[in-house]
Amino acid sequence: TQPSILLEIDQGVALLTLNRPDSLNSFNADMHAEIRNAISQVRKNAEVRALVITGSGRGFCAGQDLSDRNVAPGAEVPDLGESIEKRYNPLLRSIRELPMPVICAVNGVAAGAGANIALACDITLAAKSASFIQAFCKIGLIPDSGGTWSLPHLVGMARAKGMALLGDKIKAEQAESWGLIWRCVEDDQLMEEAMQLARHLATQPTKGLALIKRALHASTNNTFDQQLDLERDLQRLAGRTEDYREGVGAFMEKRTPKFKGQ
Ligand code: T3D
Repeated sequence: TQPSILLEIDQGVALLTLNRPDSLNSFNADMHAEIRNAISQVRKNAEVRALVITGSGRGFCAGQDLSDRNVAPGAEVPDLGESIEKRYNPLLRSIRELPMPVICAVNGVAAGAGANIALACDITLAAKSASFIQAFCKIGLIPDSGGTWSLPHLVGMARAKGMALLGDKIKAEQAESWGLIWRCVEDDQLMEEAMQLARHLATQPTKGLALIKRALHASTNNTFDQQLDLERDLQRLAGRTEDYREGVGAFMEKRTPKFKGQ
């Protein structure tokens, strides 16, 4: 059988491809186990300094594989809370906490948890023909995988409510103009742009970039004053990295810095 997740590592960049194209890369238990393993490999591999996530075939990810849910009358109701606790939440946390930039290349429709995984990445690019659907409301569920947090933060409450309560398809260009994603690009440019961005980021001060992620994530719970304190603490750590020395040294010597991610 085909693996549900493909992982390739080259030039400091890990490319993770969701690989169940016949069901638009929807998640079953095997795919959850494989993605967990892939992200843990990425995290442990000191060579890897950027991660790209994309989907194979015409879709990015249609969320939970609904054929895995027995909802026949009389069947025992699956405990969705357990599925979220054991599978989706750890996945979302592992993406957010990865100490390197995570780029999502949304190659086609991103629905349900698939949409919210894309929105939890650090830089989300989408092909012009891609779209985002908060499909949950159409089957009686609520947006999970961080959706109820990401949507209002990214696009404001009015648009978050519209998306979550109506489940309309938001095309990539609209998503870019709303600030839901970083950029919408031509279909045939998507992977090239995503990989170029990742290869660039993989040459940058990885520890510094990881601290930037931490600071921005923390900002949503902090007051301005608390955030100033956090910036002090994280800048202290950034200032102790080899890459900070290299960055300042290269600037003063008017040469291109050679960052090691250390
Ligand atoms: O259960 C828990 O653990 C709780 C957690 C939940 C997290 C969630 O993600 S809940 C939300 C689940 N996802 C959805 O409700 C989306 C369902 N899919 C769709 O609405 C549509 O497929 C799309 C809008 C995404 C795309 O539409 P379209 O017309 O481009 O494609 P299609 O024909 O509907 O789908 C193509 C095939 O993929 C089709 O199979 P077939 O007929 O060719 O054999 C379709 O059944 C299959 N597919 C698409 N999405 C899913 C799926 N199969 C299983 N599960 C899916 N989610």
